[in-house]
Amino acid sequence: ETKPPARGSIPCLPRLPILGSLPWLRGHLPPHLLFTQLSRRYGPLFALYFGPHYTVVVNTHQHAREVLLQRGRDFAGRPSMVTTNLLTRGGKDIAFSDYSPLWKFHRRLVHNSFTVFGEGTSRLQDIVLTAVESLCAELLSSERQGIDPSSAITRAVTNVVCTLVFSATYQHSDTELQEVIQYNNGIVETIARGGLVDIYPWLKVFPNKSLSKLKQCITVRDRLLSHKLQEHKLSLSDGEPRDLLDALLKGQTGGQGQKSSGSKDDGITDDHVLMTAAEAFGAGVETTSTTLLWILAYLLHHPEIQERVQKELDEHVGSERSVSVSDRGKLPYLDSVINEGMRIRPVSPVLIPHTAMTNSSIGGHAVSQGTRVLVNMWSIHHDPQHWDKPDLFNPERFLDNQGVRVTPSCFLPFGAGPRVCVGESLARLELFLFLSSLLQRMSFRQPHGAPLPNLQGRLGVVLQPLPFKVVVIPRAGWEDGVK
Ligand code: HEM
Ligand code: PLO
Repeated sequence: ETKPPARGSIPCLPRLPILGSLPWLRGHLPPHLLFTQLSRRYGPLFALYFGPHYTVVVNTHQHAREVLLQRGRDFAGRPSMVTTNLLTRGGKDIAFSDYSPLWKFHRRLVHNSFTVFGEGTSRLQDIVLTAVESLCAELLSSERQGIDPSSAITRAVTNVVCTLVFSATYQHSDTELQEVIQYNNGIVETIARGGLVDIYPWLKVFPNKSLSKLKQCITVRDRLLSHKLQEHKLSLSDGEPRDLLDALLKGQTGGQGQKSSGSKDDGITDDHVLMTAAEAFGAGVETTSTTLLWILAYLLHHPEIQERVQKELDEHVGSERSVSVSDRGKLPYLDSVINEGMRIRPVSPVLIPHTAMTNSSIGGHAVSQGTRVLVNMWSIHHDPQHWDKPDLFNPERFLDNQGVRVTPSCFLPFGAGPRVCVGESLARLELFLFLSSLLQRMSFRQPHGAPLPNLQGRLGVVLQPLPFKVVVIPRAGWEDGVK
């Protein structure tokens, strides 16, 4: 099944000692755009040196499928980086931890816990709908003045994750909720992937303002979450787990999670539980709220698409009741709007760096153990060979001519294979319930005289839209905010 290695190696950028290819990467472009540009010159599979690290960049969906799926196990490693090691106590999480038997067990435990609270029960739906309810009320109270929707959306999504992870639901102005949002923003600002400290670990010996801010935010996070963990330990009962923390604590003592004699690892420790909770937070909030904001930004640019979603909602749900998960099958156009949002602006445009755990190959070229691999999902989602007018927001790409859903093979917003996003079904459920409820109850317009949202975005730890304002107009029957 494996092809023999092709003659010649992967085209590589020039490099200098210590700096690697950095002098050839100057300019203002964020990595996903820079790589897309370089792939025109060096071909869709090329290599470069980030400092001392040989890194292969993959720009086509065929190569991405090889790395993520066909040889997914070979490439399921993660590099060790200064900032993410700080964030995760040296890889005691899922996303930034290198591949190991313990990681596999840990990942499965988290995945199962999500399933318990996810698809299987209506609890998750209730949690999301409660948050949606107050988000709608808040947006509708803006009285047709232009508002930046981002903090209201972040608050709502954070509340969902707080309920899911440790059963807390906060009022709008709760200080603990504010604290969570603040430390999270601080981490997002300071951990930007590809930051210099991650290329040259020795830079950390120099005073570094953003590294100390990161440490400070992590301290706040740890204090808050340790407190929740202690509370949960004291009140843990034999019954059904109340939330993710309960499920993890129970998983800790069941099966392989326990210390296994003869192996040097300690199983799922309290540190692992804490890091998992922290990560569910970070991943759950940043990705979902950013995706919602991108979709709103595009809907302001395309009022006709917004109207078509609303027409679909009016026909299949109406205004007499809330939308529920069971309506999803009847709302293919809404689903295609969500997909198109994730295609055109993937929140994680180069995924998380992968590493080769053994000698392997990509496109017939030998790739040796330890090689870093970046999958440029941006260029895959904008490949003109597979997408007609890739820069156009056109949800119909995800529907056939009968209006039935189709999933193009070049669409992988959650990645694939052993490192696929563990939150995918949770994310999809949230995006569906948030967007459908919002558009059922209100319309979004560009404020009079204000510019349309900038669609370029800014790459931090995720690709975010720049701040923009909307005017919220209640739809018939929802003038008072609630039914
Ligand atoms: C990993 C996308 C929501 C938890 C990832 C990856 C992507 C992604 C592209 C990296 C895959 C790779 O490196 O190959 C998204 C998108 C989301 C979303 C587009 C929403 C629109 C969530 C949510 C959670 C979550 C809600 C959890 C609450 C994770 C975790 C990983 C991950 C733990 C690491 C998996 C691993 O390394 O094994 N996600 N995600 N994500 N995501 Fe998500
Ligand atoms: C966001 C800030 C949090 O405080 C910590 C955190 C944890 C998990 C990260 C997330 C941050 C950013 C988005 C990431 C997520 C894991 C998977 C997800 C990188 C840094 C994506 C989209 O790949």
